[in-house]
Amino acid sequence: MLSVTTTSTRDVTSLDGLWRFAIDSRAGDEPWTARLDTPLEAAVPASYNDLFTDPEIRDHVGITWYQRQVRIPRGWVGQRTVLRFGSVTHAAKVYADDRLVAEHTGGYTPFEADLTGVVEPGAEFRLTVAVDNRLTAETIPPGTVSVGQDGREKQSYLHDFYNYAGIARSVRLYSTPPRFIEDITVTTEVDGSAGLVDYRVDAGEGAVRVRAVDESGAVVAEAEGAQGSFRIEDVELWRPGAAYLYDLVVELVDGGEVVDAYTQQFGVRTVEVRGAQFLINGEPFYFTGFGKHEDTVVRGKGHDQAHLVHDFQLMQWCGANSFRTAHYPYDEEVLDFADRHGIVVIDETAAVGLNLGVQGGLTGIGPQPTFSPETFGDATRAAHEQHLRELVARDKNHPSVVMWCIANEPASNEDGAREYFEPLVKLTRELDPTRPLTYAAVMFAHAGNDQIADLFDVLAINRYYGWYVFTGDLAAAEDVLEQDLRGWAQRFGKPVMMTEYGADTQPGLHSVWDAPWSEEYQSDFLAMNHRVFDRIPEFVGEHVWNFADFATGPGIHRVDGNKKGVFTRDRKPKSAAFALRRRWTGLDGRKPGQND
Ligand code: BDP
Repeated sequence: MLSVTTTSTRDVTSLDGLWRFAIDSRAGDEPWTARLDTPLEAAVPASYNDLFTDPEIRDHVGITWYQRQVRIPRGWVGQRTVLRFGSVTHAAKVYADDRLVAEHTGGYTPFEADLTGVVEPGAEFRLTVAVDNRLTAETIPPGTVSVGQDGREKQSYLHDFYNYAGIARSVRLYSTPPRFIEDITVTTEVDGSAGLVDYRVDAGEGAVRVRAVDESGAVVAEAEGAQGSFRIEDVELWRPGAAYLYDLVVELVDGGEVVDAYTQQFGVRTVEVRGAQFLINGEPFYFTGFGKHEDTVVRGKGHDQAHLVHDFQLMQWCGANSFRTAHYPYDEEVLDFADRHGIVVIDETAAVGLNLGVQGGLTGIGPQPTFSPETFGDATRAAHEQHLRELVARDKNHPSVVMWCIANEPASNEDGAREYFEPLVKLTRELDPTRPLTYAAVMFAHAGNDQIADLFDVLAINRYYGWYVFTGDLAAAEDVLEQDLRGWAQRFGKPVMMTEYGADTQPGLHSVWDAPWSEEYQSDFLAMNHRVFDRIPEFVGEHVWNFADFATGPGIHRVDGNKKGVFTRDRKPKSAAFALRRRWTGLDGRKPGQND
């Protein structure tokens, strides 16, 4: 799926701003696609939950309504007119006046409505979006809706981050010519000092020609045909920490005339897992960085350019070379930014919470099996499949994305996990044969009982020894952590990385002892983990949980959210941020202790 951009043949207008807003119980008696009778306005892009003071809105379960007037630019006569939502969490119905023009389920991937012939250029229409925040066994992430004693719907879910909802990413209207370039796929290999580029263009009738342009504006290769390949001699590789991007200028031509044009950026780089190594451009790469969230004060999960820039600054200040899009695909601009700045990304689906064992507390034995027709079965997997298709379609051309993480902490230790995951792994490899696959393993899954790790390329492990278990006992934690990680490495012989390790920390709390919640404990906890990582030859990376404190649902073990951030929610460093900076700075993708 192409991202939205202006080209010589395409125009874009933004529909971001303030939209009329109401929850369904307050939308009035009119059909809800009529003008919303409401005093409220919501910001787009933003989650709606924290915008208003009314608790009924914040905790609303069900549909909310967004509405605004839109005029199609009058110059777009004879063009296709498309409405594009970056994401609507978690499901949307879109109306142009009273007409349903799009429906989409999945809160973190884009979708479009073709308005050509529905509204004419120059005309105005009322754009209404019904936003549904409910999570069920048929959504990714999953959840359960029940009806409380007061007759109101209650939402529960199997992840700790708050279920923010709304129109959290930009909404845009764009034009294309009637015959247009639908999609572009670019894959790359390296042959000595040359880059080998394969491309495929899906387009309407016409001839396709492409040219690759380097950062100085020089044309370095040309090709013809909807599918083909070309060489770039003396190629500049896209490298972690040293991004280099080429433009692939694609033209759809008819009778010597350019019918449609689109510029797709790409980087030339390779990714490969060989033995227990993770290689980028043939060189071992060691991940340093974080699991993150899209989460900021007031905006919730709404995309914000200022926070984007600042978060990347702070990550780079720490010496982070990478991050994981925990626990859902992030805004496309985040990946564009990572592409331009050489930050490596593990791109994760929104499949978080496929684990009823978590409900059993720390025993890991759930009240029901996770994978069964009554719990997470074919309908869940179908939603997961659809989500994977949309994720790969959106993100396949980003050089920063080096691996797909297809689930966070599924019950990979339970029967049924293999039947559930095998088809998803097969599908993802078909959709993208070029990138390794992983999933982040929950603490109940270990080398002895995990049923799916052999299907994947990298062993990504989430562990909280010294926090949820062996709390305050870092010596015991060090021991069990080492045994656990060595178990995975020995059984599977694949690269191992830590995708989560962290300790909740109250900024300003200090202690001379091993006192959980203190800033010293967070640093000592990380240092203990690092000693173990450095002793394991198969170890290829460390992602601390979490980059910053974030909002969660209510719970007795959360005080104003999850406090495992190395930065506070307003991005102030805790002591651990300085400790990480000391460990990571200057590594440049090499494993600590192997600097020379
Ligand atoms: C892990 C989850 C993560 C949580 C973390 C925690 O993957 O989403 O935030 O635990 O408890 O199990 O902090």
